[in-house]
Amino acid sequence: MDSLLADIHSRNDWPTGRVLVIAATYNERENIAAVIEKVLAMSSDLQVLIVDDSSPDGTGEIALQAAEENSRAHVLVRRGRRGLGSAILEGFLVAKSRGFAVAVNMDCDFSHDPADIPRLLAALEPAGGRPADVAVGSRRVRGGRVVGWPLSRHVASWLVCSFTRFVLWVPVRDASSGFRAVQLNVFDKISGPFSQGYAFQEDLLHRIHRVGGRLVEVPVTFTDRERGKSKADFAESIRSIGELLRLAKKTWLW
Ligand SMILES: Nc1nc2c(ncn2[C@@H]2O[C@H](COP(=O)(O)OP(=O)(O)OP(=O)(O)O)[C@@H](O)[C@H]2O)c(=O)[nH]1
Ligand SMILES: [Mg+2]
Repeated sequence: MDSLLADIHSRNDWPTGRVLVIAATYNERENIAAVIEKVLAMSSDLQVLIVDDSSPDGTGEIALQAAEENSRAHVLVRRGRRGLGSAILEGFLVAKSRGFAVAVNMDCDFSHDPADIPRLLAALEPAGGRPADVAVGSRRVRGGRVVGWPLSRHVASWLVCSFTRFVLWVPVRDASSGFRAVQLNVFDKISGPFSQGYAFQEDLLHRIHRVGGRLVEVPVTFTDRERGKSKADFAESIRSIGELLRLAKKTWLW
């Protein structure tokens, strides 16, 4: 029934801008208002788009309220849960269609620090250096780290990142990082269908690398969420493994 209802968009009169920060949300009521506030406080050049999948805890309503109060905050509430990858992709496509040149993707749980956004943006266009298509906020390069994970998360993350690097041949140490800056014109060179869930992160880098896109990593500190619950459950982990195996087949057989 839900899916028959139209998605809800916040106000249509967006200011023009170059960089749109996109955060997908599902049940982030404890974090959403503070994330929007902190991102917008980073720079008056930033705008933010929340892509919520009708969170039962009312995250979407809180975000819509924030959008009423600040013309640089925007919200898309989709009807029914359609997955993290699908939410981020829709955010990128909205950004592109609205004329933004760059999107920054981040989680809405303060694992990613909005204060790192300027360094990600700088890495896309370094003064005197080669421009990049994607700057990945990386926990796996010198200076990057994770705070607060149990050993099991370290092991799972290491396995996924090593698989992506050594089996999928994506030259990035932290391919599952959900904190990136992306040049949106890269979407002129790649097309879907993309993975809908968490494997979207590896899938996107894989596709960009295969069309010759340049990927760089910027060290960040990832802090395990303090509020709200993780949505990366067992079923999603199994689905993601299936998606990574599908990418491996594409890498090696085609
Ligand atoms: N729109 C949308 N957002 C989602 C969905 N699943 C997760 N998210 C959001 O995507 C981001 C990443 O999810 P998390 O639950 O933080 O996953 P994680 O970072 O692997 O897990 P933690 O480290 O425990 O936080 C968060 O902002 C979630 O609210 C979904 O199906 N749809
Ligand atoms: Mg998270």
